[in-house]
Amino acid sequence: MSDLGDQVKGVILGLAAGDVHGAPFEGDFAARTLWKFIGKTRSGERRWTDDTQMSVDLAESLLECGGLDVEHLSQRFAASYAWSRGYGPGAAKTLKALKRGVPIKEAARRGFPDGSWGNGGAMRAPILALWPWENQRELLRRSHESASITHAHPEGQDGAWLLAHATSLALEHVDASAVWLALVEGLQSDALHAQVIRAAEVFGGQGDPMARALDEFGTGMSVRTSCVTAIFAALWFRDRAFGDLLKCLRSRGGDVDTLSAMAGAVWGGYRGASALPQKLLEPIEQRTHLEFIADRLAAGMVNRQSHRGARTEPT
Ligand code: AR6
Ligand code: MG
Repeated sequence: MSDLGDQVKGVILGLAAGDVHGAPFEGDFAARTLWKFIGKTRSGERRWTDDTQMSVDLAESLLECGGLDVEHLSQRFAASYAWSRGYGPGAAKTLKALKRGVPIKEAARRGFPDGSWGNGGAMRAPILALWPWENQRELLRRSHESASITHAHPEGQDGAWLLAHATSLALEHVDASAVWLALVEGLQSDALHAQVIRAAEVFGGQGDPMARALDEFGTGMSVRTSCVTAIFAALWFRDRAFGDLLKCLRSRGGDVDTLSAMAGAVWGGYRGASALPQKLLEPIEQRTHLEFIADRLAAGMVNRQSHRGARTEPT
């Protein structure tokens, strides 16, 4: 398999592995107890949550439509909705409304009139980096559009852009210091802009930068308390073991599955699926289907790469 093919698969399997291995540690005692009962399939595999489900929906919709079709994607999200996947309460209201035929713009404000600033738009956004858009501007636009179905708030959409952007930089093997510089581009929220600038300082700082990042950037359900932490962790553990990344992200509780899914996707983008430990991949629900989707997306990316390469070769 080409390096890029392995990296594309690394994004999808890293995301799913983060999700399924983070889910048992998510939330309060009641949530963790419930997951003990519903967290496995009949054949004993680890069930994924809304993070992977919405990522699969997005990947399949891109492949079926040959790009982003917001209406198609919204119906795909709505059809896949199941309470037992642990969707956020705002997203659940939106998806049920979409299923009843409520128009997207109206449905997106059913949970919160000002739109959701939860991390649900961000958690699926790494998939957008696996599509051969014309340029980064198009990736930015598509990140906002794909998030807007459930996340009408600008911060919900900034979160999607941050994760799509970080994943695309991972595929290019961009160094951490250059990643932080790049990530300030295109953000609408001053608070997130300031967080990214601060993250660059903390990353290069003294003491235990990773622990400081968890303290400063959070482990919660909102974009403001999760996206920068997840990207930080992926960069921090980039040359270390995937299992250590997951251990770190479960150390403080909170939205463990989504933090791990987002960080896992970016880590997988750098290191590729071949660096993911088999024992963490084997128990994932529908793993062969995830690999099938990854192969189809990878074919599109590799194709683009060879076209671009061909264009720049001397004649
Ligand atoms: N006003 C007040 N609270 C808000 C607002 C707002 N405008 N927006 C978000 N919240 P939600 P998600 C808070 O429900 O982003 C799942 O585990 C509010 O407490 O839109 O799709 C996923 O896997 C709300 O319940 O869901 C993710 O990990 C929460 O943020 C996570 O939940 C989440 O927003 C978020 O998923
Ligand atoms: Mg979650």
